[in-house]
Amino acid sequence: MAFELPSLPYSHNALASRGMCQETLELHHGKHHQAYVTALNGFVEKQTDLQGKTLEEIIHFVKNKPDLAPVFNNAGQHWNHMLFWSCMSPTDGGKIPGKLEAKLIEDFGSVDKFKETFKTAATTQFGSGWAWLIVKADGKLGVTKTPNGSNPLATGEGHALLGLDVWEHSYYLDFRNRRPDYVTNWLDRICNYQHAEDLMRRR
Ligand code: MN3
Repeated sequence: MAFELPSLPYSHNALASRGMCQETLELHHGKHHQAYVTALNGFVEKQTDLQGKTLEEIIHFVKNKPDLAPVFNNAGQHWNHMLFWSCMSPTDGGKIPGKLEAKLIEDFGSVDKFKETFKTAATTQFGSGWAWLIVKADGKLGVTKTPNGSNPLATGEGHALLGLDVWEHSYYLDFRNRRPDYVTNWLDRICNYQHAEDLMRRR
């Protein structure tokens, strides 16, 4: 079974009034994410040891193997973008539900402190990569960042609740080179914290 590009859970212009325009989503979902899926399927077609594995199994199988880095990056990017699309909401972007809010305050000191920590991770990731809110093995929330197509599943740092794409393709049309503004806007107006809380409750 080939991997498939999932549909966006909202229309391409659904986030336009919140700082992510239709062209950004059309290119990001229809071109960039599609390209990762196509490349991944190409690898799976050629390499029998990748066949019959789930996406998560492929990521674990190829991680830390330098000769399989292209497979890792494309599989990782497919996983990362599927989470990313669910981490955005055209209706409730920026609204933090009660249980998650209480947990953020417990583990970071305040919601502002969480946002500051997340923003630092997202803006100091040199070059392309991702910033994450995770649940760590000890049950506490944490913030981390990864380069390129890597993610907390591969690093084993924790279970991802939020993933923010900080590749330039995710913000250049809307914010040009101003990654910090993209991150602040995303946290305050786009981020689907309800989805993060749902993932947290399922842990
Ligand atoms: Mn991307």
